[in-house]
Amino acid sequence: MLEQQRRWILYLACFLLPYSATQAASEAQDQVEYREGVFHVMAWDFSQMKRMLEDESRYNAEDFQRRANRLVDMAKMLPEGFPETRPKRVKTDAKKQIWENWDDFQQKLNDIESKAGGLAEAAASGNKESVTKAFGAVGNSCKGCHDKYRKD
Ligand code: ASC
Repeated sequence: MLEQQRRWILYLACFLLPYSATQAASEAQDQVEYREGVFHVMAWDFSQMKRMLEDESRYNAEDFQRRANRLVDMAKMLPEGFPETRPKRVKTDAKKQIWENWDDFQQKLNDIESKAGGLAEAAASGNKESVTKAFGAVGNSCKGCHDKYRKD
């Protein structure tokens, strides 16, 4: 009787363990896709703001402000895209160094949020020179993190 129970448990485990491992991997992959989606929105707004700054005739203060505000919102959404423990078996451009330098990485996430905030404030001030400067600071923040933590 006991022997039979053990056999059942082993039999079930053969199916359930790979199933739960697959579920976990798929949730981890969904999280990667979530953050990539956020990054894509940020890249889109960044490119549209860049066009406006490069060509005066395209500059629209209201549209610029809307995009700068959205950049702040997106930056706030980034931390949720990175689990504290590095998942295995996911397709990602995130380097393992993120998890080896977790505090530094968190600081970089804070930095992009605060630089985006600076851009939104500059946009509200209407001062073109400070907008350009704040925009450059956002770009440097993106780049600083990518150079260190993104596979190219
Ligand atoms: C983008 C994008 C980045 C930044 C960075 C700015 O549009 O995808 O990573 O701008 O290139 O320096």
